[in-house]
Amino acid sequence: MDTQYYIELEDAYGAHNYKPLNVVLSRGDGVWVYDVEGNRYLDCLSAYSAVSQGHVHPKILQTLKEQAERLTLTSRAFRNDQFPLLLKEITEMSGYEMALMMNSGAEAVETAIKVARKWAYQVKGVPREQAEIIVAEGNFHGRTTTIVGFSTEELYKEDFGPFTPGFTVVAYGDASAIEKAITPNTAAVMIEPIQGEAGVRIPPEGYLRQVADICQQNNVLLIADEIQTGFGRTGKLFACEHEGVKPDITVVGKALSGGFYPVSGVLASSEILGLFRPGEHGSTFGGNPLGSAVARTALQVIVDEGMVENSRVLGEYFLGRLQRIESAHVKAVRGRGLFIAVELKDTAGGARRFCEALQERGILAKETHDTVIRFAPPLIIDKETIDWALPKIEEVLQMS
Ligand code: IF1
Repeated sequence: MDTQYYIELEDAYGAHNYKPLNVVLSRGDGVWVYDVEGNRYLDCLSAYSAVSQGHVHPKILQTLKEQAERLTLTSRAFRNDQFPLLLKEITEMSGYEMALMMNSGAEAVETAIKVARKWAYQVKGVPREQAEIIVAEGNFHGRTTTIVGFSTEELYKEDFGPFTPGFTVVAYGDASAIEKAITPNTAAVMIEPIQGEAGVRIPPEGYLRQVADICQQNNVLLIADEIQTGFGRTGKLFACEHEGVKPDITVVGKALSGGFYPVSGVLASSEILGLFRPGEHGSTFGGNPLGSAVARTALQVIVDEGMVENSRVLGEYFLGRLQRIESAHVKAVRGRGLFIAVELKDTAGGARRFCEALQERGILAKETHDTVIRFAPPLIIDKETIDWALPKIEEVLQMS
C-alpha cells in the first residue's frame, strides 16, 4: 500500500489531534527511518527525545523479546524480579534515594504534583487544600486537565476547563519572579531546565542555580521536569547538571525506555517519596516487569555506548555548523548537546514549509509554535551523518 492509502485511513478513522507531516514510516534503524515507499530519512526529532538511543536499538529489542516471553504484567498487587532492579539502577544512576515508576510523562508529572502537595501538608505544615505550585510561562508538562490548566498555550487548554486550582504562573528565566511569587503556602517550583515545546528555550546562565537557592532558602521543593531533557539529550545526564543543581524531585520519561514501552518516573529522597502509604497512589502498568526490563537496558546502553558525551561533543559540532549558515530567514540558533533549535523570523512564512522541504531532502524535523525548527536526532548520531545533513539544511534555510 502507498502513502496516500495510509493517510486517508488515518484521516478517516482517527481524531485529528495532530497535523503530522505526510510521511508514513514503516521501519526504523538507528538514526534512520524508512517510509512505505522505501525512502530513507534522518530522524531529527527522535520521537521528542524518546528514541535517544536510536530506533529499534538491538540490545533493548533483545531484552523486550526475552522479557515478553517470560512475564509482562503482574500489577503491583504482587512483586516481580525486574522492577526492584530498575529501582536500584535508576536511583544509583541519578543519585536519588527512591523512585516511583509510572507510564507516561504526564502521569509522572501528576505524581510529582501529588507528592509535593502531600509534603507541603505533612512536612512543611501548609494548611490543607491551600498548597501552591509555581510554574513557568511557556511550560509544557503534559496533557491532563490539571497540567493543561496551568499551561500558557491557549491551544492546549481551550474548552478543557474547569481546571485544577493551586498553580501560579511566572515568567521563565527570571529567578526574582519566582522569589516574588513564593508565599507561606508554596509547596514547590516546577520547571523544565530547558523548555522544549516552547522552542528549546535555554534560561540565562545561573538561573537554575538561583532558583535552587531560592527554593532552599524558602523551604520550597524544586521539581525539574527532565522528561525531554534527561538521559543525555543536552550533553549531561540531566540538564540541571549544567549548573550543578540537584532538584528535590526529578521527573523522567521518554528515553527512559528507548522508545520501546512507556516508562516514566519520579526520583526523590526518602523524606519525600517515603510519604506515600500503600494504596494512596498507583497505576495498572506502573513498575511492570516488561517496562522495567526494557528501561534497565535502555539506561545501560546510554552509559555503555557513551551517548551523553556523544551528545555533548556532536551537539557542539552540529550547533556550531548550524550557527554558521547564512540565511535571511534565521533569527537565532541555540542548543545544548543534541537539543537544538533554529528560530525563524516572522517573515519566513512559518516553520512548517521548511520542515516539508527538509522532508523532501530526507530529513524529518518538527516545527514548534510555527517559528522554531527543532533538531534533536538520536544521541548515537555520528559526525559523518551530521555532515550529510548540513548541506541539505543549508539549502532549505536559504530557499526563498
Ligand atoms: C504531545 C510537546 C514535546 C514533555 C515534558 C512532560 C511531557 C512532555 C517536558 C509529557 C511530552 C511530548 C508530548 C507530545 C509532543 C511532545 C512535546 F510538543 F508536546 F511539548 F516533546 F515538546 N514533560 N512531550 O516534553 O509526557 O505524557 O507525553 O509522555 O503531547 O503532543 P507524555
